[in-house]
Amino acid sequence: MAKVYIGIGSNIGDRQGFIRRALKLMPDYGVYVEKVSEIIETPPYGYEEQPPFLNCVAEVVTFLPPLRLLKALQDIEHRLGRVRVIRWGPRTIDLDILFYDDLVVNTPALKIPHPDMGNRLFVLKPLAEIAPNMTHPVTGKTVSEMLRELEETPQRS
Ligand code: A4P
Ligand code: MG
Repeated sequence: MAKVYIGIGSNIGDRQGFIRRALKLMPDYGVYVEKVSEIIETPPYGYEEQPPFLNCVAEVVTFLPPLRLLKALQDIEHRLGRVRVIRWGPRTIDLDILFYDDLVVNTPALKIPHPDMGNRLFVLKPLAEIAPNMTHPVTGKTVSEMLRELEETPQRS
């Protein structure tokens, strides 16, 4: 079974409710939640003219290979009413694969580890809470090291 970390974000409507429902749907797809970080409120990153997000990270185990897992997460996004309008724009629920064991995938449809995670406090903070010693398979840095480096960089959300 693979151990996978999933970044979860919501910034429209009942944000807490969407996160809870996404977590509850995962076992239907063979994605079993083992740990969930605290849910934190974060300022929008990227496209800034949008409401604040609630973010958290879940540690899950699954037999699904990476692309099947991505499809399952996209299906959950659709079931929770996500409509894709603008890149980095508002959404009821966003599910991103952060790490999949120590696998490296670099295709247009799927990139693992998530390529922008090192710039995102809303990913690294909750991830560091549940997996501080997980190491990035390309850079060899631990999650706590990545978080410390980002916190030392000024002007990032
Ligand atoms: N894709 C590639 N790699 C992955 C992966 N590891 N996990 C592809 C999930 N998807 C992956 O994503 C576009 C395509 O990325 C997918 O079709 C999939 O094949 P999307 O979710 O459809 O579109 P998007 O989310 O609008 O764009 P993008 O670039 O994925 O945005 P992000 O990276 O998801 O960022 N600010 C705060 N504070 N909190 C947030 O949660 N989220 C975003 C969205 C922006 N700002 C935020 C937050
Ligand atoms: Mg996304």
